[in-house]
Amino acid sequence: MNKTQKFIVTSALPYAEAVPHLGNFVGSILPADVYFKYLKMKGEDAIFICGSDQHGTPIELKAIKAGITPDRLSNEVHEKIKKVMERSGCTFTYYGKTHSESNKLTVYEIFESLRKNGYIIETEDTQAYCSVDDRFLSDRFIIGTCPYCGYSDARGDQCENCGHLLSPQELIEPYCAVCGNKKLEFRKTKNLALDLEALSGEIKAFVESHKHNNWTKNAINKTLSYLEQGLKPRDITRNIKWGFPVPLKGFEDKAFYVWFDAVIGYIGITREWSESQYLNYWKDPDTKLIQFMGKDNLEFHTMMWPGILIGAGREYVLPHTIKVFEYLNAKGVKFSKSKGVGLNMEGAVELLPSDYWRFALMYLLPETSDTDFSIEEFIEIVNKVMNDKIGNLVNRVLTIYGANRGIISGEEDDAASISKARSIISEYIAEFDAINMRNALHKVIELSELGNEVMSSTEPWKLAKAGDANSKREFSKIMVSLRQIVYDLGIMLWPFAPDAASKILDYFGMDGQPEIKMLENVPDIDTNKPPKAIFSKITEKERKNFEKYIDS
Ligand code: B3M
Ligand code: ZN
Repeated sequence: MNKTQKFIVTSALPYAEAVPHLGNFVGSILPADVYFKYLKMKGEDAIFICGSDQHGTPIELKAIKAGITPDRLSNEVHEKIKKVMERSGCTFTYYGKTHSESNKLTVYEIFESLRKNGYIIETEDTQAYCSVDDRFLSDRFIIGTCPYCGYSDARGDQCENCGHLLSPQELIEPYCAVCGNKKLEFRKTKNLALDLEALSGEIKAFVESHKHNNWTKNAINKTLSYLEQGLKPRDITRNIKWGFPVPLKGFEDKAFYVWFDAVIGYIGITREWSESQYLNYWKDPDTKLIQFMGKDNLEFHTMMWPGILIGAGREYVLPHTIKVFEYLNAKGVKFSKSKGVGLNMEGAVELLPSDYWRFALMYLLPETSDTDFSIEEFIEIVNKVMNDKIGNLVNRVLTIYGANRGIISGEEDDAASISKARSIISEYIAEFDAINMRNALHKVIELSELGNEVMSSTEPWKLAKAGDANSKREFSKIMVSLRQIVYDLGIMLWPFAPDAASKILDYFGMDGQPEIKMLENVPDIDTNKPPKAIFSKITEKERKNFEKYIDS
């Protein structure tokens, strides 16, 4: 039987609390989407799965404050995120959510297997309890004064002001964030934990055997150092109401911890997409599961998630590649909603078409260290790289080609520039295959630089005017090469800037998703279509619209 290699590409699931800002977007969804588009261009059997992470204390707290149910709040935010991700050019196979029947079923099946296999143990702890609300309070539901800096709004898990990690018992004059009750009790309570200690040998073996599959260095190093320190059992249930209720006698009043059903959500969301197809992907041992995430999500993906999968023994595939990104920090720009208006993806696509953000953010992709994002740098990338290097080249080639169509004859090209172009293309493919998307983008830029160099060193417009047979032949060769370069740029840009790519490919009579194998055979240019701008510079007027996001 002829079996094709399958791919599941995932991005960390954004919390259904707020629309992702630029840093969240570039930290996992965008690179996952870019890689997925590349796989599709290669003709791979790939699916791209993502969705909204609906559970968790912050969402519950926000809903209580807004006077609505967390279910409603998270569904409303989910719809918003879904819409804005589509506007950002993301083409998920399915964008689902974690609070779904499919996910619940999957969580229960996996939990049951883990329990049968002996990996679920009971733990006992003391936890704050509010008798007014008649509920246990998770650390974030407790507010008080920080013992380190005196900040009066510190939460039970961390002080936002000085950054110190806290435990609720350390807070001075703690009170319930829901009702303000100052008389908190601390009560003993039981929970269920995943016995990561018992699974640690197998988790270690998994990391050792998979880490060379293009994992990022930070993913490998941090995981190995965690493993060296030794893994401990980790609670997977909480004394909370918002979440999937725990289906076990004695624990029915508790819900699963958000991270437990969030990672399982990758499977649950695929199941929500297609009950009949999800196992074809998740249970084919050859499927490559490629997972993208920000660095704060690392330990859940490299240890807890494989621990769940191995412990359950249900033969779901384990992650093949784990790509962990650093942070894109706002420099002189507001990102975060909590401090007033922030530049989230909703605002971004209002300002400029999504291609501009996709390209510039991938240009800045924080692969090996935290990277700054500033408006100045963004404008520089748009104006000097996208517009000047790529857009202008395409425009000039189309214009000169159209004006001198009669002198362009045959397929003879300029061998030297074509061979340079070919090697850039194979480097582009190699970078993408190694999941180095930023390097792949730099190959696109390199190809445009080659085109610009050919243009300025040969000055084809002068050759066209010269009139002698030799010049004409030379002109034709150069234009055939430049036509090839422009066409290749159209294809290679696709994962990064699909709208710009479509505009270019339209001149070659193509629409829809291009394929990698089309890179070689260049169709002719339709010179009846007048050349239009592929990208435009950001004008002073447009720049003004950015001002509300500038940090003052
Ligand atoms: N929602 C954390 C985050 O958005 C979390 C990711 C879940 S991935 C399974 O940073
Ligand atoms: Zn209370």
